[in-house]
Amino acid sequence: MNAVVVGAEIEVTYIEPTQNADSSPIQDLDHTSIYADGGSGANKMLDVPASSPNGGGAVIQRISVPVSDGQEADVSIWATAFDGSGNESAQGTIVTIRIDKLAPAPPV
Ligand SMILES: [Ca+2]
Repeated sequence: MNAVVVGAEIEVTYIEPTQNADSSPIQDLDHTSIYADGGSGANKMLDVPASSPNGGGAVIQRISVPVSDGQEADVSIWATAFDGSGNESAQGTIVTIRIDKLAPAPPV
């Protein structure tokens, strides 16, 4: 998982899993979901359809920045994977980036 700020969005990149939780090859990957927490709790930002039922695809997606104007906050971002039966994986690697929409006070 990697995340970088691109303008008003965060570009998130990661690789879909190729295994189930027991290390067997996955054959029913349905989608991955991108979550973000800007300090007010986890929000599911995006569902990304699987590249194939066997996973392994490189995902590049952009999500909106969950920080309002006039705020500065650390945003944690992670992804999970879902199979066709609705089972959700554990959290993937959590990446935290500082989003600064807070201007300084003027000089005096
Ligand atoms: Ca399964």
